Amino acid sequence: MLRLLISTVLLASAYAAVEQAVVVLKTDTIDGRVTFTSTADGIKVEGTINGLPAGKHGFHIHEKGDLDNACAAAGGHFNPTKKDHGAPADENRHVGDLGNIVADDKSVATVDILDKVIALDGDNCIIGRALVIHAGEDDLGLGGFDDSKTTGHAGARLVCGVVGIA
Ligand SMILES: [Cu+2]
Ligand SMILES: [Zn+2]
Repeated sequence: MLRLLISTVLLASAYAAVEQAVVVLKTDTIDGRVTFTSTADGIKVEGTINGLPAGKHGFHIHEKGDLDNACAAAGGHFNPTKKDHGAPADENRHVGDLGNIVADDKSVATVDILDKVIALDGDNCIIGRALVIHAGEDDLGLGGFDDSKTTGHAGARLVCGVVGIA
């Protein structure tokens, strides 16, 4: 009986819902921190990133939590549903498509997004994958470039970090 009780408690804790995840972003010139918090309305994505060139930057969850080779090892956009690249509000989007963030003229980007597709558990779980910030603007699939429907033509990967449990 006691053994059953203990194993039940262990199982319950092993499957306790993750409430928050965090990504730390760091290069010689960029540093930031982004949190993903579970709410009744979706995942709240919040943070501040310093050191980004002013303007829009593609902001995505990529498939793998491997940051090697200047973030290339993170692979493509997290896309378990095999859709095309799109805007966060589109039905046809990669799970990892979080659109753009905007750095101001002091190189600071403040992130405040509510997303209903990414998740901290289940098929769309982003934990263990990589958050990538790009050099260029994500065209949200509309730019007409060869890679608009796969990457949003957002260009080089400036910084990346692994999504971990907070
Ligand atoms: Cu990306
Ligand atoms: Zn995408």
